[in-house]
Amino acid sequence: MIRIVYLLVRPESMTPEKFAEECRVHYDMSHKVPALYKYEVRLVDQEPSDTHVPYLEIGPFDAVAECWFENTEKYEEYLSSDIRKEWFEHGKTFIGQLKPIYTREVH
Ligand code: 3ML
Repeated sequence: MIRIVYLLVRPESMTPEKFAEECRVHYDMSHKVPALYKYEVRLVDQEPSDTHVPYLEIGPFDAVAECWFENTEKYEEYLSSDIRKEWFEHGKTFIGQLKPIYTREVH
């Protein structure tokens, strides 16, 4: 499984409420995107700093998302789809900054 994690920052001019609303729309739109096995987007709720190991200061960011693909063929199919392009156009309207992280299994 190919899994890509994203940190999302809302545009400076957008309220947290509007950003949350657009995340919901983006999630609903994801169901129509070909070859996207799964999409999740979750709003940052709390960022506790009382960690048991040294705290890593990053951000601020407003949401964490993840895209799942079954294999590279599906990922290529996703990239070339017009519906995926429309989805990204919507992304441009509410994602101020994006940090993609390609992850891999440890086992
Ligand atoms: C890539 C993506 C990360 C995310 O949260 O949504 C998708 C599509 C987009 O950026 O619009």
